[in-house]
Amino acid sequence: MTKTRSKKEGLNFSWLAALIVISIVFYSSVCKGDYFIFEDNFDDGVIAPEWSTYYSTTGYFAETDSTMQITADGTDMWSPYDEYGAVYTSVGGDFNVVVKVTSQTNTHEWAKSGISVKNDMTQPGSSLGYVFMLVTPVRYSFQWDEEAGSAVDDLTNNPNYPDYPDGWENIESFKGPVDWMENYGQRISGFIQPPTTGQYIFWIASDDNSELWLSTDNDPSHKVMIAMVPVWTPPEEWEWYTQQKSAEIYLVEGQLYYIEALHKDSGGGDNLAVAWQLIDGFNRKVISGNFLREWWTTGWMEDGFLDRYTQTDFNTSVYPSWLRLEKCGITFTGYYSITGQSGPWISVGSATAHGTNVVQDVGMAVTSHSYDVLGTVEFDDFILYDTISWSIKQLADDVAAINLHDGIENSLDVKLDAVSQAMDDLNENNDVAAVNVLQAFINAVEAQRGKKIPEADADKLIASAQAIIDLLMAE
Ligand SMILES: [Ca+2]
Ligand SMILES: [Ca+2]
Ligand SMILES: [Ca+2]
Ligand SMILES: [Ca+2]
Repeated sequence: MTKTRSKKEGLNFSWLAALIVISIVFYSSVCKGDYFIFEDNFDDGVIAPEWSTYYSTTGYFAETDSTMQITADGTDMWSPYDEYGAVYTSVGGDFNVVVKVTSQTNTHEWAKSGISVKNDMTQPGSSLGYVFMLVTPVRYSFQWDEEAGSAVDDLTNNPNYPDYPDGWENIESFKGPVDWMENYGQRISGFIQPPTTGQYIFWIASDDNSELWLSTDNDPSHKVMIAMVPVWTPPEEWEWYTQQKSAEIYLVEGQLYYIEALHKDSGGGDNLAVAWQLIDGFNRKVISGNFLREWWTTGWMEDGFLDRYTQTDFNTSVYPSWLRLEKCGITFTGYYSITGQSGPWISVGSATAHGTNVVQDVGMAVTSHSYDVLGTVEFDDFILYDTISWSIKQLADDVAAINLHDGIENSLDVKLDAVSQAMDDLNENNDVAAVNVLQAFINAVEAQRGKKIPEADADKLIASAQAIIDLLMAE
C-alpha cells in the first residue's frame, strides 16, 4: 500500500518547492525542507508509480509476499565497479529514509543491500553525490564516493583545469617525475619540430591513465588523440597496451606541431613519458626539447565510484535489520537498527559528498558481489521523511519511550497527529495551525512537568517541540 502525503499533493510539488530554497538547503547547517512523507509497505502486489527501476547488470524486481524483492548480480558497488539493481524515487532537499531489509541471499560476505543515493541512479560509475548505507551477510557498512580516480576525465573535469594549475615548470624532455605524489593530474605541452620529413610513430607510457594529443599544425585547437594508456604502465614501458602506440604520422621538416599529454594518477606509483621514432630515421626515444609541465593536486571532484567506507565488526548483521540514511545539505549519515523503525539507531558513518545535487535519486539497491551470480533481497516498509516529518516522528517516538499514564500519552499523541494533519493540508496557512497545536503540546507537557511527566523528560519533549516550531517558522 502506498501512502503519499505532502503539503502540496504529492512529492513532485515538494521537489519544486525544495528547488526554490536551493541556497538555503546548501548553505544552512540546519537540515530542512518542505513537508512530505512517502511510505510504501509493498503489500498490494503492484509496484507503485512513484518508483522507477534500473539495473546496470542483470536484475529483476517484484512486489511479492508483502515485500519488494530485488534480484541482481553485479561484481560490486565499489571502484572500479558499479553494478546494481535498484528501485528508487527522486527527492529534493534534505531527508531521512528508513527501510527494513527482511532477507538477503548470501552470495558473498560483501553482497550488499541497502539505501543508495546518487544524483542519477541510471548513470552507474559516473554519478556524483553517491553514498550507500548497507547490510551484508556479516556487517553493516556506510560507503561513499570521496576521491577522484585514475581517469584523464578526472583531470579535465577539475574546476581548476586548465587555467589554475597548482604548479608548473619548464622541462627539457617529454617526461614527468616518477613516484612523485598521490592523486594528481598533469599536462605536458609544447611544440615539436621534426628534424626530417617522414613517417613518425609516437608512444606514451604512464601510471595511471593518460592521453597523447598531436595537432596537424601549430594550432592547439587542431589536436587529435593519437595514443593513450587505458590503465597504467611502469616508467617508459611502451608495449603494455596496443593503444600506447600511434599510427604512422607524416610530419614535415622544420614545421611546428603542437603536442600535449594529459595524465591522471590516483595513488600508488606514478609516471609519464612520451617517445617517438622516425621510420628509417631514428629508433624510439623519449622526445627532447622544451616543454611546459603543469600539475593539479587540489580541487578534485568525486568520480561517481564508491571508494571509502566505515563498517561494524564482523558477524554483527542480522535479518531483519532496519537501515536509515539522513541527508542534510551535502552531508550524509548512515544508521542501522535491529529493533525497528523507531530505533535505537546506531551510527555507522558520516561523509560529505561534493557534487551532490539538490534533487537526487534515492532507493533500495542490491549487488551480489559475484559476477553472473544472482542474489535476492527482500525489502519492506520504506519511508521517506523530510526534516519536519522526521522530527514529528522522533517526537512521537520520544513520547512513546517515556512510561506515561495512558490518558496523557493519548492526549499528546492526538496533538502530534493533528500537527501531521495540519501539515498534510493543501492550505499553506496550516503551518500556523501546526505551530498552534505544537504550542498546545508544549503547554500540556508543561502542565504535567514534575507531576506525571518527569522533569528531564518534559524538558526534552518541550525542546523537541520547540525545534519543530522553529523549523516551521523558518519555512
Ligand atoms: Ca504496491
Ligand atoms: Ca509489507
Ligand atoms: Ca598510480
Ligand atoms: Ca570515487
